[in-house]
Amino acid sequence: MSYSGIKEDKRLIKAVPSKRQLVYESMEFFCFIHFTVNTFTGSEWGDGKESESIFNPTQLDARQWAKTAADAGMKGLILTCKHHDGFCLWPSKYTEHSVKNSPYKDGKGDIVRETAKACKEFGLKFGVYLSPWDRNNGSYGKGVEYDDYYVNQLTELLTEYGEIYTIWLDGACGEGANGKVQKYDWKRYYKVMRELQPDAVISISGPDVRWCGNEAGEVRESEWSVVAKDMTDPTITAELSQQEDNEEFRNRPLDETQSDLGSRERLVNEKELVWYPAETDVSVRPGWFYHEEEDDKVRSFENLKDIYLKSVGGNTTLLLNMPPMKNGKIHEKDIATLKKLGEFIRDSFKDNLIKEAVLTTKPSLDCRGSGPDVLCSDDYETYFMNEEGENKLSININFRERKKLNYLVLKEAIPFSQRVEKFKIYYEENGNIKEYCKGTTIGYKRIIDLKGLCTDKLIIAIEDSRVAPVISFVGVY
Ligand code: FUL
Repeated sequence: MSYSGIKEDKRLIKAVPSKRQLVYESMEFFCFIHFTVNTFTGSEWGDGKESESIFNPTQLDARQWAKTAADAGMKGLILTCKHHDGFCLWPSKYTEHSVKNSPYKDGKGDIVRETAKACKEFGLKFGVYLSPWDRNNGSYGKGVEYDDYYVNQLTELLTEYGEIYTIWLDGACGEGANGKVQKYDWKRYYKVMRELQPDAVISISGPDVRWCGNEAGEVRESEWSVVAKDMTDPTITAELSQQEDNEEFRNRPLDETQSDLGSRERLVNEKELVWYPAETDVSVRPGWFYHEEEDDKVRSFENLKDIYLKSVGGNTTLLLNMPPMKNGKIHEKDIATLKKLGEFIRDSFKDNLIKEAVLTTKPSLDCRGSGPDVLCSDDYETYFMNEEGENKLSININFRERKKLNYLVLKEAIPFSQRVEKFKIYYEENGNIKEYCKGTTIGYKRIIDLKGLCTDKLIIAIEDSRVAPVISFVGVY
């Protein structure tokens, strides 16, 4: 029996990540760039009637975007190649509503190409956002005619700009120019994506990465990557998404009915389960697009640090938006706060103190490799795995002297699915063992803020798991 009262259920660990999901999750932190005609009209949702002539970023510098992202510790960048207004940042052959009819570089510019190139230079992977909802194109709402248009645009993006690591499909969906709503042929779109970029994950209104359910940077206390297969249905994402352009929505916390997607109780009657890890998407500013009047509302480093620790350290990827200004550059305030975040990430998780510690486990494990080495190597080749049926595990970390500790990082070997349901952290003080905190899920990664705790001993006590836990990495910093 488990603490939840529902018996061990092996079915729950049958869902495991695909190779493309594993790669994506291990990248952890990404940049979102929202840029379109909205930047020039001061809006968040364009209506598709904007003239191409307003789009004129005279100092656009994709290298500055990529450098800012890389300095912030991000590993990939996703560009809104087309937002709901239908304006294309590349000279698509299939519409006149694009950069080719704008003053930008006298109609000769291609912002998708410039961004893909800059990403390569700064070691980032490049991803595309192509809004299914298109308020400009006349075919929207007309069934196959629009599907053809969408697939043609997808094909341009997925064949002409090198390797694409994600295709981000927004859940927002409404009426087009003719007052009709399109019923998307998702199956057809996914097929084209898999054919043209088989390694790319299809996110949000797609089967590989799940939207976290809010835009305020909130993360569930217990985030499960194994959920009911129904969750991958894009209509669910559409219902939860923004229904109108609404600032309040962007600050709205997670809906209470959405707080448990994966506990044993929640999944007990679900027939089909899938690996569908969550992504936290949030903007460094109140809006997704740049608005000058929000220059004094850029998120502080402290706030971003908190979001980072909770999201990347709470079993989700983090997609942080930094919107360029009208001139095409990122504002220096945004750059400053993102730079600090990058420094924090690089400095905080540098030297793993576990290398100098003596490790013991209970039960004692016959593990691959030996001692701390197994847990220090951040890969899935080595791990601590319990005997079948043994769902508790305690890892004792004994330092040779008292240390001041900032963070504890725990990772499960997710190729074996997500197993841990309940853990406690203990430390030693004056010869006594005291509880520091307790938690539930670990999954890909859990970061625990130790807030400068001084001790010479830490104990990670896994108190319950779906089946025998498999721990791949422990970091103490
Ligand atoms: C939402 C959109 O409506 C917003 O404009 C933004 O693109 C955000 C990331 O997703 O659904």
